[in-house]
Amino acid sequence: MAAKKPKNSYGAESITVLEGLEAVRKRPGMYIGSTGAAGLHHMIWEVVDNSFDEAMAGHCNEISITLLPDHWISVTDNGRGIPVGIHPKKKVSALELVLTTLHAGGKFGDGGYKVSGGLHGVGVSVVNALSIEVKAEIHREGKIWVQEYTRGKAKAKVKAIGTSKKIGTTISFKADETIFETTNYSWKTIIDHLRQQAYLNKGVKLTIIDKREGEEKSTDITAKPFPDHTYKFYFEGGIKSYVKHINRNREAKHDNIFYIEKQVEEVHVEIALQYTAEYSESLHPFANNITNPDGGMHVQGFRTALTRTLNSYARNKKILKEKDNNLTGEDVREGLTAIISVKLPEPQFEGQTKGKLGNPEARPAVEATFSEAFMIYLEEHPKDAEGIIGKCVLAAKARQAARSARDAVLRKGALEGFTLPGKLADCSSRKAENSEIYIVEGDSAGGSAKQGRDRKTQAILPLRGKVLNVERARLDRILTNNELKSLIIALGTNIGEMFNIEKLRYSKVIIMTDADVDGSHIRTLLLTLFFRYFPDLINNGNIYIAQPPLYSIRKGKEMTWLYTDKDLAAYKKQHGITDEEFLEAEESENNEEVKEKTKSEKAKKLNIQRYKGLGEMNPDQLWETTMNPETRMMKRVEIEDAEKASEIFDILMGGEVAPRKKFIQTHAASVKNLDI
Ligand code: 0RA
Repeated sequence: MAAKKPKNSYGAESITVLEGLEAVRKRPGMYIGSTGAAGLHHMIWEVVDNSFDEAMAGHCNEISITLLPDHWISVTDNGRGIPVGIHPKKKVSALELVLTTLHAGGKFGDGGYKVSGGLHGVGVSVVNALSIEVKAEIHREGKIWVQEYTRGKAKAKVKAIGTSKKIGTTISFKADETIFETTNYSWKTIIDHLRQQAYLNKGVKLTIIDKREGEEKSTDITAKPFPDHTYKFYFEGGIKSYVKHINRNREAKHDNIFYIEKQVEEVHVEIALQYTAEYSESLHPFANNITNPDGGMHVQGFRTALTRTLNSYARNKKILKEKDNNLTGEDVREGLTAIISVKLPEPQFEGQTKGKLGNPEARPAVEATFSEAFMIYLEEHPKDAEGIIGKCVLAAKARQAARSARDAVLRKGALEGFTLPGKLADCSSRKAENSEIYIVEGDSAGGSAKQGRDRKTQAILPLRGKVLNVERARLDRILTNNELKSLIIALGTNIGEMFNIEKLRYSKVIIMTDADVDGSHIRTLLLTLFFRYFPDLINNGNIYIAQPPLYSIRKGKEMTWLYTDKDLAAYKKQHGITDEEFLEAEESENNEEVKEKTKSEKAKKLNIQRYKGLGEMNPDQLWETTMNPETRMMKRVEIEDAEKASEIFDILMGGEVAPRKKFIQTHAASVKNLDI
């Protein structure tokens, strides 16, 4: 137990310190982003970032993160150890200052700057404030030092509890469950984040160990495939390995991945890239290990240098002739996978979501470093250069050939809904906020939907057959595909550089396909189209998936619709129906030859129908179960993790067959109701 201090033994400064951490507990969201699962995980990132800082300063190469029973997290590094000496001005140990003072983290030490930093770079004191308990254990100067805290306040002074030959820091914490909505950690979230951090901090050995009890673990199904519950990440190649990882399911256009690392005054620049046969670009910018989805100064410098260097090389080598146009920014981006990672003393993140790097010094640092190194790489690796320029020239040619065709379609306004497609049954409302469009598979379901709908607000667009796979086609081919053209005209937004979300004619775009393999294929193709060409509609929450029922059950006069197998199980349980009785009833419905008398009494009263396709429902049923806004269920499509989604689209829709085969083999066991 700590000895109670007299009330006035804290100086004025210390009192504001205490208020500081009180503020963190009062408004945790302001410091940690949220009190939901994301905020909870930020607690880990914040602690781990401190160890990465120590690694970046060159003093640490091993970090381990352990998930312990009872929601404890422990982070250990082999750095110098947080100093435990008494701070001359503040009269408390440096350790206590770091753990209990807001923003104290980078204020002292050897003048090295803090390069990493969590979302808010708030420091470990915030983690302390938001934890019911924290324990710091420091190995330093031959001793083991410990100090414990509760809700951000030290329980006692730091004290030595033994001797040690090692050096390093362990911070263990238990998040305060009165502050966080959940204190359950997701193994997958932790692994995904730390894998990325391991790529961004080359040479650091990361170990992640799951020592939680069975119950906590079992809620986390992604933990199951790893029986030893330990993951190790160590990438000697850093972001070069990252590029290799991203491209593992893609066809590379050259063998050697480009890589450069250079310190330009205060800016540390690291770039890796490789071209693939893809049509889209996969660019991942980071500043101080934080992702910048909206780009910024480093990306601008990179883009300028990339276009200039490739043009200059191609002209020098006479690959581009005098009469040829320069390669455009668009040409050199096609199929590019690149990581740009800068580390700088005071990163400024701009924009509404802080997703953009604002530091002007990052631009020339990246531009100069990259153009020089990339030109040398091209000169020294002529085969790789050939692969890269080949891809860019191909992109340029295809684009030029397509451009006239595309311009004709795009610019003439042919896609802008002056002439709505014939098969669209439009709604009478002209207000997007009241209007929705059902994209329906096949003419027969389309017919039912047209009859069943609310004409005022619901438009129906039937699609015939398979939709073009946009993952393997450029925009010009999309524009010659009649099914997709009809869809784009109906939406009203246009596409590509002419896309305008203001012109969207319906606030809800609802994909309605059968609950079978063909239906899910068509749904995936449509989602690929929206993901690649209309991401704003997904982000804006306009895209939905209709949920038609799987079964109808009539029991006497009572009619029930069941939408999932879970619904069905619940229904059977509630009405005391056995699996045999259910099967019997279902079979007799679908098989004329089963005689009435062979049925059990219970099965006779049950009228069960399994819906395979939308076409099996009459218009009234379709309205009642799937389209009536008062009662229907729909799934809103979200991009939870754009990179993961993009990867799955790559595998399932891209040109490479091997990864698709592997994916299907791996996941086949988890696919239920494979309806062939
Ligand atoms: C400031 C100074 C020194 C080490 C650290 C901070 C430090 C902080 C953390 C946080 C997690 N792990 C850490 N490891 C080290 C060292 C000053 C010196 O020894 O000269």
